[in-house]
Formats: sequence, C-alpha cells, structure tokens
Amino acid sequence: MKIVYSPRHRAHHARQEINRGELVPAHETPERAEAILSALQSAGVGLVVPPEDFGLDPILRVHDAGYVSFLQEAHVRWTASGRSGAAIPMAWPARDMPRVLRSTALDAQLGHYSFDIGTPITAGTWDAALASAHCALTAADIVRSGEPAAFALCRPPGHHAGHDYSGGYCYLNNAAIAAQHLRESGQERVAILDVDYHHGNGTQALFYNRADVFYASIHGDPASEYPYYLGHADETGRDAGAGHNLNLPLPVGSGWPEWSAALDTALDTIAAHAPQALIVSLGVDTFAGDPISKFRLETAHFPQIGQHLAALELPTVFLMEGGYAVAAIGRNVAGVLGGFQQPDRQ
Ligand code: Q9C
Ligand code: ZN
Repeated sequence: MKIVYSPRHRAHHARQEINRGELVPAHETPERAEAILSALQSAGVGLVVPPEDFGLDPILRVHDAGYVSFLQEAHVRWTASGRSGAAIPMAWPARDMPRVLRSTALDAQLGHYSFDIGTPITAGTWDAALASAHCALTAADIVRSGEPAAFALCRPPGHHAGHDYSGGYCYLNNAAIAAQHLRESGQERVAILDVDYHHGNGTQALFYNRADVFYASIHGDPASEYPYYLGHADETGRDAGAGHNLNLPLPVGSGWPEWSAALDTALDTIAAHAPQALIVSLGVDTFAGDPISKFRLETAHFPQIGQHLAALELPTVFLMEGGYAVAAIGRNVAGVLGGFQQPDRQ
C-alpha cells in the first residue's frame, strides 16, 4: 500500500514536556516518524508518496475558523511578547467561568483553545499539522480512487484534537478530517477504529451526535488513564448519533487476550454498521515497552491486528496516531500493515 509522508513534520519539534510534574524530554518527536518511514521502506510495504495540497477547506469542515487562525498565529504572538521557546497554555476557565472568549490576551486564548499543557505550539507547528492533515486527506483519496488501503504517516497525531481545541500532542484531527472528506466525496457511512492506547476524545466528540460516522475505540480506562474525562463505556452517542459510538476501555496491564477480544467486539460492531470505508487511528502505544502507556502488547501481536482488520474487507485508510517506544515503533507499525497486506503469511 502507498505510504503518504511529508518531511514537513520535522518543523514541529517541542523539546520538553511536563510529565508527572516534571519537565522531561518530549515524547512526541520527529524521530518517531523517521523511524516509521525507514522501517516501512525496509519492509517493502509500498511506495512513499508526498501529500497533495488540499488547502484549508477540508480542515475548516471539521475545525473552528478562529481556532485554525489562532494555531497559525500563536507562536508569532508568543515571540512578539518577548518569550522564548514554545507557546504553552497555563490557565483554563473553571466550570463557573464563561467559556466564551472575551480576553484578547494570548494566555487566555492559549487556554481557550486547548485542554492540556502537553501540546506546545512551536514556530513550525502549524506547517507540520497542516501537512499531517494533508497526508490523511491524500491517503483517503488514494483509497477512494480504488486502492484497497493506504497509510498516512501523520505527525503530529490528531485524535485528541476537537472542534476548537488542541491536546494530547494533537492540533488537527486527521482522522476526522479524512472521515469528513470521505463523507463529502460520496461515502455514506464511514467507520473510525481507534486502536491507540489513549481514547480519541476529539474524534468521539466531533461525531458524537452523528449517525454517518461510527467511532469505536479500544483504550486504557479513563478511570485512571489520559484523557480521563472522556472514553467511558457508557458513552454511546447522542441524538442522531445514539448507538454510533463504542468505547471499549480496558484496565491498565491488559495484554493480547483482553485486547484482541475487544478488537473482535469492535470489528463485529463495525461490520454491523456496514460502512463503505474504514479509517484506522493507528497508535502503537499499546506496546509493552511504551514509556507512557500501560498495555502489554508485544511486537508479534501487531501483525495479528492487521490480519484481523483485513478480514473486514473494507477500503481502509490507516493513519498514524501515538507510539513512543522509538526503537520499536517502526517494526510495530510495519507489523500491522504487513499483517493487513499478507494476512495468510502471518
Ligand atoms: N503521564 C497520543 O498518543 N500525556 N497522545 C499523558 C501521562 C498525554 C498521548 C501523561 C499523552 C497524549 C496521540
Ligand atoms: Zn496514544
């Protein structure tokens, strides 16, 4: 399958993040994408192609225009105010404060358009995020044109980003942008399967009241795991979207037996919704060696994920989300895609 990749991801490079109360080297690094690219090339997964330029229109079908403008300007404003490094939010409205943005202060806007401290805006963040979304759109078009699958090597990732907020290393919701694009180019029902360790709160929220995009996620139980405030099993959709959201939270420490049982449930439910296309939010932070996550999948399990997905026999857009064990990320992603392409060989 084709691999859609842009070197523009490198423009987004935060040096540090706050984790467990300490300033530590950032986990979401350019090396992640480079490691994936080289592993996919070594494994012969397919031709590497650049993203097409879709401009802003398909982004604005999903994201708020004020948020998109803010992302483009935030780092320039940060620097103009005499600060160095990345723009980082540090204040958010509490429940009894109005959520409408009245202040023109940069710090008010940083808080308004985000939900955590872990999503810094550097000089190149906007360029990288836009290229990442264009990779997802290009992969969607490749599949729409008749190829059975494509892989978008998205970086930064997207599934935590909502209509008008960043969070969890995510700025633009690549999966949602690709799903909306497929919807508007004629696919009546689209399913998104999110296998990243973390619940894709942004993707869920964007489609929660819609029946045309089904969202299913297998993730660390938000009772203890990020993003904490969304991803519980009783969130099943609202209004027209009732019954079109499936959360399968698993306890910390879950391994292949529990995880693959949840995958079977997700795939059965997706099949019952009879979508015309599948988008896979592919995070490999379910790996036992992941530095910030707590599932126990081993490298040998990733080809089996691909194999299970192939059994759905749906046009499939894979796009990259998380995975922070850089030494293993390439082989784990190559494993999923290889298992999908050659299910009989696994
Ligand atoms: N101590 C993705 O995988 N920080 N985002 C968690 C845990 C946020 C992960 C801190 C993790 C976000 C795309
Ligand atoms: Zn994740």
